[in-house]
Amino acid sequence: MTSHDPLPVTRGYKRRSSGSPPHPPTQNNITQTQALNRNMEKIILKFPLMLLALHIQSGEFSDSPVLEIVEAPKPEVVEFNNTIYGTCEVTPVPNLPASQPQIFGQVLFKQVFPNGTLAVKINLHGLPADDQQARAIHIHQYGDLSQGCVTAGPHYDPRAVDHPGHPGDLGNFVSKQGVIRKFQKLPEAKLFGGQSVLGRAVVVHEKEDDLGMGSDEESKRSGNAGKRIAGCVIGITTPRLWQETEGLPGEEAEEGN
Ligand SMILES: [Cu+2]
Ligand SMILES: [Zn+2]
Repeated sequence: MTSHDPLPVTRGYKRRSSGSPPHPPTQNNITQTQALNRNMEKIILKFPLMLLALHIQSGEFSDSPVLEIVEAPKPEVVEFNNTIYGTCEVTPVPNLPASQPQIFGQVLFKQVFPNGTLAVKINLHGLPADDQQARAIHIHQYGDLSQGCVTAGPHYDPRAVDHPGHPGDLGNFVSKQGVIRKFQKLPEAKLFGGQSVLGRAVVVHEKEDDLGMGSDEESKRSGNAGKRIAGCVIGITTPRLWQETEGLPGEEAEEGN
């Protein structure tokens, strides 16, 4: 023990023994005080666990690794059978070079509150009928398309992990007859809570995502998918668009939400 160390044991002992003549701490006194301190530590350590238990009991528990109070977007969760729907109206970026396709369409989102897996429908057109190019689609951090998709920022990465581990890394898509149609799950992304993708941007790239397998650093950030050629901002909507686009490949896998 150095001269800088406080002596909480002795001080605590003296305070409690006021009124009776002070006497040096005995081994027994010290042990009692230490036990008291240890109990306090236990209570302090348990406090977050008690809060967590309360969350679970009140049905507000999220499967996110970060402890957060997950609130339902209201009134949608009441109006639409505990389900949140999102839509993103894809348009080409301004001043797109003539060599790039003008991609339009929708990316739709559906998630049952609070524990459903986020499902996504991609419906894009405007690609050349004979197009063989695989193109990456990601959710980027900002819903700011004021300067095309450049202002959408990097991939949305709330847990600071490498690409392609970001919640909105949708992967690569090849068109058929100029159309990209796909149903898929995005288990790491959510439409509610502190890590919601609502208000963020979907970006379509000119090239294929290398899925983090490239040799440069950019591979682990963005997948080297090239220019951002089309994009949109995700907003809340009604079930209408989702219901109007039934029957995409793989959509039967939606059961069990
Ligand atoms: Cu991207
Ligand atoms: Zn990514």
